[in-house]
Amino acid sequence: MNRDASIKAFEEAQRLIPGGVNSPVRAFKSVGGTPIFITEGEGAYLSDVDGNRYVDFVQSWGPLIFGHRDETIEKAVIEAVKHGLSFGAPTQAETDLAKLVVSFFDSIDKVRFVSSGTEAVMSAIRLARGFTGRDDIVKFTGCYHGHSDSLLVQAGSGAATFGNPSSPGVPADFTKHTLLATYNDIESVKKCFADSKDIACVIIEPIAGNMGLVPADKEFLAQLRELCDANGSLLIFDEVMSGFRASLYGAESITGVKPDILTLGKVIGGGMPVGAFGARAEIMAMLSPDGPVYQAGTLSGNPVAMAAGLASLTKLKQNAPVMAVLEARAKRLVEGMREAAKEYGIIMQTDVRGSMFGFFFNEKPVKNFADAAASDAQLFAKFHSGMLDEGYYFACSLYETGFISTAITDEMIESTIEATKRVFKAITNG
Ligand code: KE4
Repeated sequence: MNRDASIKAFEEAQRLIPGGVNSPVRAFKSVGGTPIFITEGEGAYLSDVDGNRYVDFVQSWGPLIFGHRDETIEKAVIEAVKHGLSFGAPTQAETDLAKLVVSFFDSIDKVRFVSSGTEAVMSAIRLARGFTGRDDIVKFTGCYHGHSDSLLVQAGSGAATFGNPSSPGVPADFTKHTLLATYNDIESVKKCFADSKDIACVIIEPIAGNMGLVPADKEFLAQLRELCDANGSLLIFDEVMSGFRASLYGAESITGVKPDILTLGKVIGGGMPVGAFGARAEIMAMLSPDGPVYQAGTLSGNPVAMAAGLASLTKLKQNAPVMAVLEARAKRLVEGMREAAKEYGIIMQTDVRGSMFGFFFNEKPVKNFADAAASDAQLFAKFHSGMLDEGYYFACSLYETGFISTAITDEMIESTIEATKRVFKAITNG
């Protein structure tokens, strides 16, 4: 497949933008090769500057559940643009989207919109600290919650639960209140509560999508809920990625465990920059201007973004059964991939939650980040590159999740499976 124009575009971009990209994962560092420069998306497809076309299983990392250029969303955005781009003043569209978002979740009474998932989580953490009057937070190795300082934390030395900065530029003081636990391991959380009597919140991706797709065990979430209640700490579900992707009604509807604060993003913006955090009224009452916890944003609740989100979520609400169709397609895809791999002696672990699918080249089930990190990264890179050459755009990291959009048909799923057979054959010289 010819990639000359992408190579040229990437060379120029690297002279002006760090790594040539505006978000690191896009640089293809973990899979090698040149990132594809996109000219447009249409339905299930992405087209690149060399005129190649790909079935898109990334969908901008989750937002585009209806595929590219969904006509309902596009019409709503064009209509909104005709009335102005931004006002920095309240609009009915914000109230309408807030009403719609709240209607999907038993756990929240109110919601505040921001412009990214990072902002939503950063604000949710501050809200939890303000509400409880405590400073410490617990997060899980392998969960990603955006790039705010106190969440860029890696495991400390030995059995220490307090983490260290995972990035230069984050002072150790900024992470000394962040404790790290192991996903699906309640004993590691109990140790955090033993090490700190000042825990404001535990934050988790209840359906983790940033170590690959690794859903939390229901029992583990229930025990997490009990621990938070017993210690007066808040439980934050970060569903920026899994929200409206794993289920229309949140992880709470799948697991029966309700969070105190919920963060959302991606799908709720329909492809435009929207993040959100919500909670029951007594918690949200702490937020400025009602309460003392400050949080703000010039483009928060931007009317064009609200129009895209409203169109996206309204369409989902009106077509709720589509989630089952997406899940069936995701299951068929990973089942077909697993069978294709097996023909060439390759063992895959796979999982699906709604329209989210994940796979690991790993002989053992993946329950946490250490398991995920033991997967065959080289094989993943070869698979990614082979599928790209076949015209299928998979996430460019084994620590990401794949998505099915309504634009991806059963026929496309079958052709993808056929392509994986050719790729596994080539990789193994089968
Ligand atoms: P953003 O700031 O990227 O909108 O959201 C941060 C975030 C928060 N919480 C969860 C669970 C998330 O998955 C994310 C962002 N997801 C990544 C994909 N792994 C965005 C892609 C990127 O970083 O470019």
